[in-house]
Amino acid sequence: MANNDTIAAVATASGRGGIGIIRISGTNTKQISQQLLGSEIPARQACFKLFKANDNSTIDSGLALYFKSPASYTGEDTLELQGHGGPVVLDMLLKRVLALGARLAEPGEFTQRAFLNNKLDLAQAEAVADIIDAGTAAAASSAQRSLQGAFSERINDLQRQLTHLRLYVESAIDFSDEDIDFLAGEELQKIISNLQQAFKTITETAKQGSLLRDGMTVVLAGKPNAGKSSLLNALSQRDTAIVTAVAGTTRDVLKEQIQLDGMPVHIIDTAGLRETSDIIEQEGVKRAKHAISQADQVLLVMDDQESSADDYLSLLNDIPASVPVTIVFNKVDITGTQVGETTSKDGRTIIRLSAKHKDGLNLLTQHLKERMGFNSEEKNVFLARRRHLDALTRSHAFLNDGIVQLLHYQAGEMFAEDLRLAQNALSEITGKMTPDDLLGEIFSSFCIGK
Ligand SMILES: Nc1nc2c(ncn2[C@@H]2O[C@H](COP(=O)(O)OP(=O)(O)OP(=O)(O)O)[C@@H](O)[C@H]2O)c(=O)[nH]1
Ligand SMILES: [Mg+2]
Repeated sequence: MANNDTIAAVATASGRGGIGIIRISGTNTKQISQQLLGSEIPARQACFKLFKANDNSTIDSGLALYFKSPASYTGEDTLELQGHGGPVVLDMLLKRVLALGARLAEPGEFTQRAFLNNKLDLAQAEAVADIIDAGTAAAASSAQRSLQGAFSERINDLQRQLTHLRLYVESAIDFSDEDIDFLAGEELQKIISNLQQAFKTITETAKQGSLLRDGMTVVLAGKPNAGKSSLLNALSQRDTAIVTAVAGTTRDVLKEQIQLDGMPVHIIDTAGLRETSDIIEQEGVKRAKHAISQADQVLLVMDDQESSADDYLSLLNDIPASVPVTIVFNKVDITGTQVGETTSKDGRTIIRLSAKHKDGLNLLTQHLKERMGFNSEEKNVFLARRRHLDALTRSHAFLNDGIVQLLHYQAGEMFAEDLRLAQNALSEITGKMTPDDLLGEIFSSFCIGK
């Protein structure tokens, strides 16, 4: 990608504010700066300046900050103009900058240039967007750790261990008369078991990080009138869903977000599952089934008055086997059953509670936390994305294949090839081997000016 052109954008959020910042990066920056400010300014020193129009009238005044390549965010010459935060004045200033030889930046283009100029790797670049998008304090501080390189360093460490394994095997094959000896040797076993352990811990931490970022989607499903909407309202502590004694009240899919230990949990209320001739309700049931198929976790809500412990079995037909299901018996305030948690014959967790009286809700939230596998004691979580987890999983699978090739078939070449593939998969995380279209997709989800 040719980076000879100069880009500019408003970097502050749109609307009115105390300060509005325009960022400029690229080869024309210095020349734009001279024409706009009337003189050259020193690097890395805030200078109070008038920002001048073509006819020498003043568009705005404020601080100008110049960074000389390569010591800048993008690695190129950059200029920041910190003027007044009004949409009109910023627009006038941006137009002037464009007229002086810049073009409008694409979303994420400043950070993309930083990545292409090796100022940060891809996982760090993604962390920049994740800090901006963070929905919770825990997500923001984990994203900050990723930006500081905590995640990338772990990936690079895995890469080094894989290289070490490859070199060890290659030299052992070269120098050993008895290949089998070294395959059974302690040294090789140790390298492999260290690698397995490293993959395990980094995947666990990345999982925690992706939970912090993306959270978990929990769908409330069950027969009409079981109390799904009441449970949504109780969990979200808001009167979101209409609750009535009429079976078939909810038709739309309703969403609320709550936080458990700083993790986002998306709770989805759905229409009660039943055969119906009402076309609106039919559509509701269709949407409910779709939501169920997309869930990370289903809470199957049953009315404790009319449900025997096995009653839910027929409802399970509407839930894909891959989606974990927890059974919630609601309305124990009516039946007098004890609030509590048990396990069903088929090994599912059963929670008894009263949504209406908010009794037993803590059991449910505790259970959800356990289901997410989130460890709030872990302070070193770095933010990760689903694509990172995918790459880690693929890489680990290649390593395991390679080990089988080596230990069972003594196939050194196949082993080396699998290790190469394992390393390539890891490189997708840090961006050394990431396809261009994926890069485009990642950066286009950034804000303009970042
Ligand atoms: N006593 C008691 N009543 C409850 C409880 N939970 C829900 N109800 C009542 O049960 C009725 C149905 O509750 P909803 O929350 O609308 O049930 P739903 O599963 O969303 O029903 P649909 O939207 O029709 O599928 C309402 O009259 C609620 O007040 C509970 O824990 N105890
Ligand atoms: Mg409802």
